[in-house]
Amino acid sequence: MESILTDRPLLRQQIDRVAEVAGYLWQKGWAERNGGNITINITEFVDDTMQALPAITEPCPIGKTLPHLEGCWFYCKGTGRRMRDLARDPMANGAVIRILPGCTNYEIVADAPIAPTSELPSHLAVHDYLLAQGSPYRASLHTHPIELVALSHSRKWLEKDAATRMLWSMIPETKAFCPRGLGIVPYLLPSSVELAEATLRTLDEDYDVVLWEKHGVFAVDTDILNAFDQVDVLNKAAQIYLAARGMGFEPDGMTDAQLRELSDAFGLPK
Ligand code: 2HA
Ligand code: ZN
Repeated sequence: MESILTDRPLLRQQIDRVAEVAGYLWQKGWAERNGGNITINITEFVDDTMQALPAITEPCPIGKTLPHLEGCWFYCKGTGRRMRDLARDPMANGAVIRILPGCTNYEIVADAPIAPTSELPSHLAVHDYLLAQGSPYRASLHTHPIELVALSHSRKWLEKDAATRMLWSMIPETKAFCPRGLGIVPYLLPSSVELAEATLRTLDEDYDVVLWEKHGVFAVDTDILNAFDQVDVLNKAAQIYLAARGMGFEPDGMTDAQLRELSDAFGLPK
């Protein structure tokens, strides 16, 4: 079958990055069954011939009106699809969609009529928010990183910025590469409007990564590799904490003075 990626190397590169990340999610054990979602805003890679392509489905309701998505295009993981399958064949396990004028409906354009992720309304609401803010972020990722989810089972780590401070103090890279820390969203039903709204509110407190209690994380960044890297760095810090606990002691963590020194050296927010 002809693919929309044929002769569109820049678009293909974006989709290849999604496939690369999907493979990492599976290898890390963060993507059991159909766990997790990825959407990326590909509008800047859409050329005139692509604009002219007919849809392969009827218009489908997004479930809300998202005014900043006028004219936008996305690649979305398919609902019920596995990350490990997407890693091998992204266009057989996800689809390219276009937002229709009015911003309440979308249609699938390519390659196959694969319905987007069940979390589409929340992913698109996040993209709408990012565009409204003038943000350069074009990727959103939801996944189930084991150690971060384990931490979220304790009240102690659900206090605002308690997990952030502990994770930053485990290894200097964490604050350097995840300088906004980890926002917290208390448990809410998966795929619910309430979860989408709480995620947006928490991102708006200036986090790039938020932890959904007893479920997973939601991360945004310029592209999907950077979104993955932020989650990977945070989860690595959680693994170090848990490794120390497994050896029978509470890790000391870097001191406040060491963290301040790091922030000065890397020009990070305090
Ligand atoms: O799409 O992880 O939370 C599968 C999920 C939903
Ligand atoms: Zn999930």
